[in-house]
Amino acid sequence: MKKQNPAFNLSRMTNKIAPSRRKFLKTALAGAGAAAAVPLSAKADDYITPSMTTPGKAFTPYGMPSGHEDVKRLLRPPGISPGTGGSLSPIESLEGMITPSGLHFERHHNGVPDIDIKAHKFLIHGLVDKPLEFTIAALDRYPRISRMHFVECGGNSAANAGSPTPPQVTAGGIHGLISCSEWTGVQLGMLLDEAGVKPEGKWILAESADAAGMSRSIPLQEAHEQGILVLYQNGERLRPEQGYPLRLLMPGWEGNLNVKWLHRIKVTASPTMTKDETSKYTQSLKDGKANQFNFIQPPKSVITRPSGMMTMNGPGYYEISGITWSGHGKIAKVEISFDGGSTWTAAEMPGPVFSKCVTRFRLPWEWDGKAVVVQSRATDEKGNVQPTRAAWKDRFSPAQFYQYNAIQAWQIGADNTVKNIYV
Ligand SMILES: Nc1nc2c(c(=O)[nH]1)N[C@H]1C(S)=C(S)[C@@H](COP(=O)(O)O)O[C@H]1N2
Ligand SMILES: [Mo]
Repeated sequence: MKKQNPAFNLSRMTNKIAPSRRKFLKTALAGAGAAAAVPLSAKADDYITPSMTTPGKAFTPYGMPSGHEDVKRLLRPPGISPGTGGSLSPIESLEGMITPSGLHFERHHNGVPDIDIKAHKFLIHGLVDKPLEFTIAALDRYPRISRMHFVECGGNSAANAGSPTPPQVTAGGIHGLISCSEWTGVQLGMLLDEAGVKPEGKWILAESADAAGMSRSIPLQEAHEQGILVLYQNGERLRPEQGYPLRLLMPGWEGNLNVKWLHRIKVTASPTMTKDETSKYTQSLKDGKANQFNFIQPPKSVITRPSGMMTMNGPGYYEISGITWSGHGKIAKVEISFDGGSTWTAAEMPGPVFSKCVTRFRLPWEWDGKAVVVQSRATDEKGNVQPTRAAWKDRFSPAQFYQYNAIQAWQIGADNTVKNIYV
């Protein structure tokens, strides 16, 4: 038998070239398009930089992004008070599936409260055998679970729903009310069982400790099965903006139901009909009626690279990349169209695909430099498909903007511009 060199085996094992890499090599190396790298312009010794000959900086207690980076949340003008409104995640500048905690979008109805973790109390009461009061220290003694899930505001992408002409802003400016984290906490069902829900208890009311008095009704069964009382975000305590020290997470449900700064859960016989589920977060239909309790965020995808306000680098190889998610479960496929939606090509989803979680998609593409419209369309594991803008608009009153999930189209011009376009 021929002796095999282990190093050779290793390189064989790790050298499986995905279709995207194969296409890149073919395009770039054939010199067909513009390769990203350029040949050495001097001897390797001439590339020695001061950073290679000067000792580096000292340790820091809490790391920050490089000073050469300037990626920030996009702040919207505040509403009726300084803390009313939202800030958007710069999704066009981010990679992978997890949103850095400091760039998680924010949606506050009355600002970020300053809550002392040692003083905070969380109550379970109402139709229960044993009303309970918890400190965070008490909650910390329960078994925990960690899950990766997105949070998306019901008002995300509303700019495309409402504006008669496509707004010319970044992908984050339109769709940045989406973020994805690893959340760690205690299963709500366990605590409801400890309190002992009475047979008449069919709903819960979840209410916050902020000055907005955010409160939402959730059917007991779903709250029991799916609810997580979140204590940690991406490995550290929740950020104040995300509900420190305690938030309710209903994975895949409309952002608004994920009550931050959670103060109490009351078990009720029927929905409480709070302001946030009557005057807001309903869907206005064509006949003047409104659908209430539209809990689950429908499937969506957005190409973030290239996307609105970006400038192309002339013809050649590009990796089309973006994010996709569905409140119904896993994403089954993402397809890309380059011809106004007549034909579609499946994108790759090379990373992990988790349920109710942001998934990254990628597709190698060789741009010929001519004007083209690029669109992405997500399908989830339950068979829900992203609609066209026209199909979505047709279902609702012209005033409706919540849970807008129509296909996003980007117009790439021969002048290298990338613009938002309705097709
Ligand atoms: N207490 C409280 N919880 C809240 C809100 C709020 O204003 N106060 N906003 C809700 C809305 S509308 C959304 S979209 C999400 C936003 O979560 P984030 O700010 O962590 O991104 O929180 C929800 N929970
Ligand atoms: Mo929201």
